[in-house]
Amino acid sequence: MVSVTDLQTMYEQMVTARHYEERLVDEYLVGKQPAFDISAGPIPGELHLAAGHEASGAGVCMHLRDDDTVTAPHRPHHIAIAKGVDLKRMTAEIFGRKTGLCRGKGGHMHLFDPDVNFACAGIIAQGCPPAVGAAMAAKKRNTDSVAVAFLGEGAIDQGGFLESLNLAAVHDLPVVFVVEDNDWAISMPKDRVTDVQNGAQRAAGFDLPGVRIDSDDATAVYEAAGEAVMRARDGNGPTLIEVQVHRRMGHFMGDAEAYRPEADIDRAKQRDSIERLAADLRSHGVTDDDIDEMRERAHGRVEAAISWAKEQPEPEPAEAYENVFTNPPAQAATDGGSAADAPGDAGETGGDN
Ligand SMILES: Cc1ncc(C[n+]2csc(CCOP(=O)(O)OP(=O)(O)O)c2C)c(N)n1
Ligand SMILES: [Mg+2]
Repeated sequence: MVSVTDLQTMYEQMVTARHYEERLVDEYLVGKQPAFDISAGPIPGELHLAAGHEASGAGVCMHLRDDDTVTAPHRPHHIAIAKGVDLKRMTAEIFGRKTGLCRGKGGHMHLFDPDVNFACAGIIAQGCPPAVGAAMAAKKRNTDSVAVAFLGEGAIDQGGFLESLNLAAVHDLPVVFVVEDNDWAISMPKDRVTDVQNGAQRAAGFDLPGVRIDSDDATAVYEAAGEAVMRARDGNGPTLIEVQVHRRMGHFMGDAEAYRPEADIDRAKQRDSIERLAADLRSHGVTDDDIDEMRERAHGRVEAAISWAKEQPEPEPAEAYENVFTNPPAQAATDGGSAADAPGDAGETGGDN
């Protein structure tokens, strides 16, 4: 049974994630309008927001420790926040700053935080094989760490996912696969690409437990994930969980969603897992004042991270050639000065990588 303290922790994380994304919307739009120049402003490039997915990240990560591994897809913020990724350095990364998690080179889709074993990337289902690798490493080292791979329902036909399920099953690895089903893969509704409406059924093909949670109820996610993580930690192998979530915004910022029926957008907005959890808290005797205090704390944390990030220095142009696998173009090597001499830089890799 979930405790009130755990419900409160989840609530605060979910509010943090939602407010974080709402604030990123403001920051992202600076300088991009009126013609929507995706490369302009303080957050250049794509931005995929996960508003409506919060219950999944919070409910699962409540059971995880820093030494457990999480891999996330291109819509990662709610999961990163719940896993305990450093919010300031994550924000600096999103703003392309030097002190960002990846020195400002990865942006919002390529966050990597070794302190809490978190990584995400934009190729769908890409996180599954590394999560299986982390689980295999944990097993070989005789630790009780587990790994969790999050993916979208649009990725459940990917070979990388299906092969990962198979390898995890064959070796009884401590890994949990969490499918976030928001009904859409960019503009493609789920029923146009698969006849399997319950993605957790994929587990049966690998003789694994598969659980579907039909509503984005943080408590239901918490309970299902608790069982799956315990099963993995106890050496009893993998589980597949699918959680129904809702995409409250476009696929990415700037997506006009012309393909999406208004009624579907409205439905997504009405099913608010955060409001649902607030109601649960009240039914457990948590007062409105307590709830306000949690919201204020969450908002304060977000504002502090954004202000800090915006004060951080931009990387020097020559740093573009550090920690990469290819040599700088000849012209840049001459102009870039110290880049080719820096430790771990392209100069050390040599050859054509
Ligand atoms: C292997 C691969 N193919 C195609 C893409 C382009 N792409 C980016 S997001 C996306 C849809 C993902 O849908 P889903 O997995 O349901 O995640 P959601 O965006 O709904 O969270 C696609 C096809 C990609 N990133 N990787
Ligand atoms: Mg989807």
